[in-house]
Amino acid sequence: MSEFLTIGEPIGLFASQDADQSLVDATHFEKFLAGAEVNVSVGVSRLGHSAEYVTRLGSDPLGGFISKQLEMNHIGTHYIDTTDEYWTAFQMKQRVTKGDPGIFYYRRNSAAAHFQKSILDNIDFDGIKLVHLSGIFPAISDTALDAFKYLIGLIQSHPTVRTTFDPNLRPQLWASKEKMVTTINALAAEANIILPGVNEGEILMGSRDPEKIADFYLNNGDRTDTVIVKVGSKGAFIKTKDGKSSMVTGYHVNKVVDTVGAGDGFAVGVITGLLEGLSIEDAAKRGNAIGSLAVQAPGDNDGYPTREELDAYQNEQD
Ligand code: KDG
Repeated sequence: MSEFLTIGEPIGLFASQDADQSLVDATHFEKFLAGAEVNVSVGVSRLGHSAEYVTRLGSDPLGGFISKQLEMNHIGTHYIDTTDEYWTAFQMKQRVTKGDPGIFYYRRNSAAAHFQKSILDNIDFDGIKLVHLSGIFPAISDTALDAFKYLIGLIQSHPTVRTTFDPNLRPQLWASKEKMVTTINALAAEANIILPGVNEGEILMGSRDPEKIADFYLNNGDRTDTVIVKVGSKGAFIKTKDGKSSMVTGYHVNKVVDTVGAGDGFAVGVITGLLEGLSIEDAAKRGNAIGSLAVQAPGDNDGYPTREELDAYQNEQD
């Protein structure tokens, strides 16, 4: 029984050692655990909350690596099955000294893309307070999209369970921009708390204005009561169904090492804040803190703090 659950595709990440060298020429790589939703589970668990991660792994060395990483991070694996028919996904990341790193995926037809939804019937919802959903898993295959919708139905039959939804747009995984926009907005309508970024807002509803993005999602579905729009280093804009809005400013970052994983870190802050009964503003503030710690470390989730590290960082910065 866990407080938190998420579903996703975990990825073996090979990050090049020498910054700014092309992936064609790079010869030295470091291996990490990646995948947006697994990143969130790592962060939630690191802050002392019980987390369960749902997926399908290949019976291959990367599947074994991911299983070990989940175990090391104390993440529940009750709803993970393995297959020897398909491989676990991986990606290569080109380290850069400026901007976002280059990413190349090897994930089409992966084990997770062949997820078998019958495993979802085993989920014990007793004790689960929050489920985090992201737009990546439904993008990897029609099978995954179908399973994702099935999971949403199961969640909704347990009305006390809250959901967060991060659009996490990955255009390369979708057949077309139209399909991506329509599907993501339809899925978002099923969630309680939506966490889009301003760039995503522009693609999904045509504006970079945080308030317009928030209004769009508050009117998109009856279930949505809170929208938190990530405005990069400026922080986050929050608007709730009752019309209240606020801006929570971001934290200062000394040196950006790797921007990937910041959005997932933000979700970790919001989710753990809500699990601990913080106000939505304090939860978003924690999200900003974890997002800024994430960009100062090399892997996707290596910068996510323990409780002591988070408290020390927030005390020092506030
Ligand atoms: O949010 C981090 C993710 O981008 C990374 O871990 C890989 O899941 C991944 C994806 O699809 O991009």
